[in-house]
Amino acid sequence: MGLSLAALLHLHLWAPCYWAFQCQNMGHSEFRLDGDYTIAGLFSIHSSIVTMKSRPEVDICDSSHGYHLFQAMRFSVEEINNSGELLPNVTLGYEIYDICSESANMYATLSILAQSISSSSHLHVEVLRDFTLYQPKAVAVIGPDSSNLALSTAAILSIALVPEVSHYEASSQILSAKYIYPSFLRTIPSDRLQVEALVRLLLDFNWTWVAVVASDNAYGRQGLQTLYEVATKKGICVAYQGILSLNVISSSLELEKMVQRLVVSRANVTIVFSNRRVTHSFLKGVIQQNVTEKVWLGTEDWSLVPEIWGTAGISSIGTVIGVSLKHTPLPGLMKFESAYISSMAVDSNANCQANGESCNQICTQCRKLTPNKKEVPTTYDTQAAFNTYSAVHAVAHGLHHLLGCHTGACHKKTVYPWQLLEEIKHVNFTLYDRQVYFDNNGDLLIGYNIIQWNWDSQDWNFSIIGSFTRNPDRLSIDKHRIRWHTEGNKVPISRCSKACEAGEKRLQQGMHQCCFQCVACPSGTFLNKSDPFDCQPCGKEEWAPVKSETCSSRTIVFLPWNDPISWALLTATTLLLLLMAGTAVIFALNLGTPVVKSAGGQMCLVMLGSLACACCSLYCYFGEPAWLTCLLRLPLFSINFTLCLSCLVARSFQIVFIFKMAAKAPGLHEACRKYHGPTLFIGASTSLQTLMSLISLVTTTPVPRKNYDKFMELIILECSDGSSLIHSLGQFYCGLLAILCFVISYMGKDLPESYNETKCIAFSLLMYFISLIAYYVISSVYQGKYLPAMLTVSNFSTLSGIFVGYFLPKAYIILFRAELNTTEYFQTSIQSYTTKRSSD
Ligand SMILES: *[C@@H]1O[C@H](CO)[C@@H](O)[C@H](O)[C@H]1NC(C)=O
Ligand SMILES: *[C@@H]1O[C@H](CO)[C@@H](O)[C@H](O)[C@H]1NC(C)=O
Ligand SMILES: *[C@@H]1O[C@H](CO)[C@@H](O)[C@H](O)[C@H]1NC(C)=O
Ligand SMILES: *[C@@H]1O[C@H](CO)[C@@H](O)[C@H](O)[C@H]1NC(C)=O
Ligand SMILES: *[C@@H]1O[C@H](CO)[C@@H](O)[C@H](O)[C@H]1NC(C)=O
Ligand SMILES: *[C@@H]1O[C@H](CO)[C@@H](O)[C@H](O)[C@H]1NC(C)=O
Ligand SMILES: *[C@@H]1O[C@H](CO)[C@@H](O)[C@H](O)[C@H]1NC(C)=O
Ligand SMILES: CC(=O)N[C@H]1CO[C@H](CO)[C@@H](O)[C@@H]1O
Repeated sequence: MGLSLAALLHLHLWAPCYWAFQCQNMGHSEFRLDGDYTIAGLFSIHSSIVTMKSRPEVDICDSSHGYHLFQAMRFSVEEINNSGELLPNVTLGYEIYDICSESANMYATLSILAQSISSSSHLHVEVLRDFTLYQPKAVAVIGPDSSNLALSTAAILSIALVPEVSHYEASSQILSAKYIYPSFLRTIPSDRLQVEALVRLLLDFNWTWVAVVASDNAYGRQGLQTLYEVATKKGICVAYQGILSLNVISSSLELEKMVQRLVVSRANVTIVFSNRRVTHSFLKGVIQQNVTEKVWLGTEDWSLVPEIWGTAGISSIGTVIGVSLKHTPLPGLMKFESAYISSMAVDSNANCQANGESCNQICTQCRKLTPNKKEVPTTYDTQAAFNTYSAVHAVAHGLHHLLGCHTGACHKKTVYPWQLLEEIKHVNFTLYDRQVYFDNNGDLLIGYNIIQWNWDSQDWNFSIIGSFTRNPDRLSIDKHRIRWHTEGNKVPISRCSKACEAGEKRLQQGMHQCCFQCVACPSGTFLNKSDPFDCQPCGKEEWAPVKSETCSSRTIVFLPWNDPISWALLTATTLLLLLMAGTAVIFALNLGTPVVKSAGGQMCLVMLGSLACACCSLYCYFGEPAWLTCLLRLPLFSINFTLCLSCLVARSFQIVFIFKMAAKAPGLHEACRKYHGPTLFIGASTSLQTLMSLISLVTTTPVPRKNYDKFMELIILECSDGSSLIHSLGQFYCGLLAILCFVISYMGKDLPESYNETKCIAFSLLMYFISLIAYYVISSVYQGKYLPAMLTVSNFSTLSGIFVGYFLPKAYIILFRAELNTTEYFQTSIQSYTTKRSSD
């Protein structure tokens, strides 16, 4: 199906630049060159001012920038034609369109896509199912150099996969999306990268409280959005964001309000993500509002524009730092342009004199195309020109490969755009020291320069203060080269709240995470720098004091064998054991003597044995608690201690019973003897305690454990015991036996001296109770590693109390007061007792 567009468009394109393409249709030589393969170029040679119009008037506009790009394309094509290396014997042609408005751009794009049918002067765009064998007018397109226009062009050209290599300003991030714009490539990086560089710059100077203003077009809005997203992720807060309309003027109320809000936000750093015209108006407004000593960060679109630099009074606004593309000069272009100008000067007389100006085009409606002779390309122009130059070269290199020129001779065959696209994607060549190749998104892998504006000289001047390099992405800034226009050349600060001290978390205030109070992390928690808003708890085996940034391991403590206190206790315990053994030997040797007999005879040996066993349990409290020592230490003590106490009770009862009650109840006495009453009692009592100990062991088996609760900075190794009810019952039972013992012995306080144990037993039991109470008091206050030592001391005193109170006096009598250890003496003492009783 054929579609005739020209007639339709002629009707509707009463818009700026109409005349520009009118000229092209007349085939003027500057706009086209015939060749084997045609490359189309889309340039905004005449920029249009955005104003509403009711009449199709021609705007007086002046775009020397587009002119330089246009010449750069011509220059590169001719250079390639003349070079023997690139595309030998193949000529490139070009067809250049002036696209200073959306409609002119659309017209140009459709023209490129059209096929010329020889029999008719009309162009046709065929709407096909399959464009594989489709041959548009041009094999590739250079430009357009604006994101807005590139979006339409890229969308249309993607139909036939016509490669489109844009060269400047069309930096919008969305154009990197290859699923939407498969045939779009560009010789500049995406704005995404620019945002990356800007955010790194902010982070480098700790500017976390910033304002962003953007122009109301795809460039500004997309930039603002990306900047907001990336910056917020890095912990930078956007204190203020404003959109500047495209036709803003410096004295407007809108701008005045915006600048006021910007000042109120207190941000000292403002990023201006905007095209150069809007930026120019905006900064004029800033100057009018007397805003000073701020930092202004610029994007590549305006950071190298001399007109903005030259605005009156701009040096008062503070420091202007900008991102700019790396600059590679293109030496041949200037010569090419001047040669062109002089050739035009010769022609001009022959051509028309439109609007009273010298014009280089034959049609009367066109304005001058040659810039003023004085007009020297600025850095901005030459930089963009170089990108145009690389774009043409990228296409040429792709074609070179496609035609097989690298193998020796080029085969001039039919080239379909999609074939060329594949080749261009993979070109890799060097151009004036710059490596040109595209990444997967079709963006040039190239970094930025970071520049600062200088106001010292009269002329446009800037200095390069750093660079942003790719692969890997890295920003390096030479901080000494920056002149901050602040008092004392101090680095400006822009943050909402002062940084917290180490170990303090941020307590956010309001909706911005950059505004916060500092709160010290409590003990047991630390501030992980990866999350400055929360203190994290330390691990189980760790601790941290207040305001920490790390946790340290807790010290593991237990009562070691080699501690001085352990030494003392071990010595005392061993000494006691030896004394008991010695006493046992003495008792055994003097088993028949009255003292031993009155003390219980063989029962004494049992008591001494049980005391010794209980004493042995003390050894279990030293060293690192082990499974066996934990299991043994409590039952060993309590069973043996119960055995000892039971013996004591039985013995005391026996004596008191014999003296006081045997006469009154002889039957009972007889039964008692016959059925081994004391032995039964001792057995039963000990069994009861054993049973309780066993139950306690089974229900709450004591095991070695780490106690984390008592001290934050310590882990105490201990046995998990002493808490079960049945264990407490066992202790209570011991206490009961002790009291019983005391009561019985008290009953016998008036017995003959040789049998009177009251004082001794009272002493022993007093020791027992005192040490028991002392232990509980101390353990409720003190919880350290010496707690086992306290228990040892307590048990030791109990045992030594009984030993000293009960056995030592008897041993003393046996050894040193043999005269008291005779049957006669005992009988005398009994007799004097009976006499005394009967006399009462
Ligand atoms: C930014 O902050 C970090 C740590 O808070 C500090 O080490 C660095 O010196 C600061 N940089 C500047 C330029 O102030
Ligand atoms: C800026 O300063 C000038 C001269 O000092 C003054 O006339 C003008 O009113 C000031 N403008 C504002 C908005 O403060
Ligand atoms: C270019 O064409 C000339 C003449 O037609 C021929 O002699 C020469 O070999 C060709 N060069 C290449 C590289 O094809
Ligand atoms: C491009 O070529 C250069 C040198 O020839 C090489 O170092 C580089 O790796 C190439 N890049 C790619 C993407 O192929
Ligand atoms: C900028 O000014 C300095 C001296 O003030 C000078 O050396 C330098 O060449 C100037 N740079 C440009 C690009 O004009
Ligand atoms: C901006 O700079 C001024 C002057 O140096 C300073 O007092 C103020 O705190 C800064 N504002 C922020 C948000 O850091
Ligand atoms: C801090 O948090 C990060 C990420 O959550 C983690 O990888 C790191 O190990 C943490 N540091 C400490 C000391 O816990
Ligand atoms: C080799 C070749 O064909 N070179 C031509 C390239 O195009 C220019 C026109 O601008 C001719 O002058 C060259 O002869």
